[in-house]
Amino acid sequence: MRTQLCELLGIEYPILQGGMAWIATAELAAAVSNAGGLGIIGAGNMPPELLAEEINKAKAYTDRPFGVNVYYLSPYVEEIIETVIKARVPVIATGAGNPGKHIPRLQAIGSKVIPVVPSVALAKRLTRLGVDAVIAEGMEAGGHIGELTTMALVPQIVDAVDVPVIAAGGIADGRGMAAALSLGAQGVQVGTRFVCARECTVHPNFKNMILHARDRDTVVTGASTGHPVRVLKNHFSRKFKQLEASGLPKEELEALGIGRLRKAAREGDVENGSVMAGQIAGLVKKEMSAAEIIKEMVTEAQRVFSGMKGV
Ligand code: TUI
Repeated sequence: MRTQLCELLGIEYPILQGGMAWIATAELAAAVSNAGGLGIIGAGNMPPELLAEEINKAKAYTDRPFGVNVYYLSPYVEEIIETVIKARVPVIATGAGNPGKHIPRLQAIGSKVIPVVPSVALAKRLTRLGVDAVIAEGMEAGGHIGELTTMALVPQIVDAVDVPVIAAGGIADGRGMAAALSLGAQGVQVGTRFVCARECTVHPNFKNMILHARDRDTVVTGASTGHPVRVLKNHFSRKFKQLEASGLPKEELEALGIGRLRKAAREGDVENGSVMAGQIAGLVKKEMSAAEIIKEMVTEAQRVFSGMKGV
């Protein structure tokens, strides 16, 4: 299962854990890195001092490479960049924006920069600026999403750029991993399944909602605000969709969304909060350790490929 991406990042298996805001803390990231994948702390809207603490914890829990996901809609993005540079975080993944202006300083201290790109155009632009790899994330993913599906996006980005491509969105087992590698990806990023990892410190109500979800239980809210977000259906998503359909102004809708992910992920209010999860939630049936998830995915992907030899 080793690919060039493993050499680039210094990891054993080409599996990255999504850097999910309020969910992917140092505990989860370190467990994934210790199991041979790449654990990623989600900075989200976190103040920089809090992120510095998480990074210190991750360094205490693992000697292996790990990453931080920088959320470009955060009001603290500049301070977050200063924080990850000061801490010399080995891998910086980015989401919800263009990290172009920060690439030279991050790479100067040896960090690998891996942006999420929802389109071929952005993948090409950032590759010209020297990013080390790109994450092609389809709209099956949970949270803030683009427009294209993983199946359509990954091979088009693979053909357009000359850096390793990591597939994300809709991948939670070895079959999905084998499919992504078949499309030309050199690795996968997995979010929803790692939310249900034993080491994930998210509120148990959030985990349980994913563990009981079925195939059609997610919905995309906020398309009219320009920031579409995939969540599990609940009281809040229904209310939000109604207000969106009634034409409530963009600013009011956005104000309504503030603090909702934290409410669900940390306080466990899964009816009035945003339970961000991908379409693959219906496949995630039990809590397992990060090491068990990685081992099962790799074994299953290997089985898919050995079965294919006879085709
Ligand atoms: O970032 C994500 N997913 C996220 S971030 C998040 S935190 C949040 N909290 C409260 C409300 C909403 C979100 C939850 N989920 N995925 C990566 C991703 N990046 N998806 C799409 C993009 C993206 C979109 C546009 C990346 C770049 C981009 O470029 C725009 C530009 O500036 O060119």
